[in-house]
Amino acid sequence: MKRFSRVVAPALFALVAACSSSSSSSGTGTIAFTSWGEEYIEQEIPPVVDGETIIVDGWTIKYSKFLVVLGNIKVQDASGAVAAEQKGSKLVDHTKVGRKPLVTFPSVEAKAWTHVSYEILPATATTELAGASDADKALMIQGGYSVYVEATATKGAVSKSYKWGFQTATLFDRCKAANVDGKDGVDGVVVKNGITETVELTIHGDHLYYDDLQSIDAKVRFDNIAAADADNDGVVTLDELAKVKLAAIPATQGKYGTGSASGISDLRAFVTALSRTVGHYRGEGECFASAK
Ligand SMILES: [Ca+2]
Repeated sequence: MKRFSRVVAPALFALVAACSSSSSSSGTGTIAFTSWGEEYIEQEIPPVVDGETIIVDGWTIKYSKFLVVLGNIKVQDASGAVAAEQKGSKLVDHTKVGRKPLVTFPSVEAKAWTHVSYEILPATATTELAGASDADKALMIQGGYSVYVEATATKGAVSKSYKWGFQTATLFDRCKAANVDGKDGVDGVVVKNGITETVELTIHGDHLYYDDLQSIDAKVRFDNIAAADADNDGVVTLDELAKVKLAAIPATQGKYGTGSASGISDLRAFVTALSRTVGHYRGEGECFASAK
């Protein structure tokens, strides 16, 4: 559950079929894009898993809704030739169990397509649904949201709930699978003749609580967010987060470094920036995330 993130969206299908049979002796295959929120979003984020610390200050976080609009998936080769492109988006509720299909591109020339990108973007009237409801879609459109979560965090007898919507539009570009067993991860996707290659755009639910925007040493923590509940009504609003200046958080409670990002001085802006980091690629793989 690393940095960056990426997005997917299904919808209106791919437009560009690969240059098919006449130009290639290597045949064609299919790319099926899916999205999954892993156990962290489907079940909960515990403070410790198998002896490994996940949330450093002992909270447990459970989502009741984790809506993400994924779309505009594009598959290209190194020269920029486009194998497949989705024009549209899909709204996924990642608390619903299982991998959700986003879009499938048939008849893609069998070869290495090294440049895969997608977007997480605000919902529109044409956004399709995957595990999400019409009411969810209405909420997303009304708020202009690309990402929306409802969750409850607990530690001992203390419980904090929150409903946060984010209007960020983010391009996840040049996605690359994670390095495994010392072997470099594959850029994009390799299509093989007659085979359907499934590519999962993985959503990491723990990234909203990182204490640094760019450091690989960022920790997942919740004490500062819980403490932002100024009226102590058990609900942490984005407006309450906006009243917490990062500079006022003691270093022992997290660095809250913003790296090269500018204009981020409070917890609301910080969490909003983190909403751009939920998208990943094929599990732990990453993309270059940038504002659109
Ligand atoms: Ca409150």
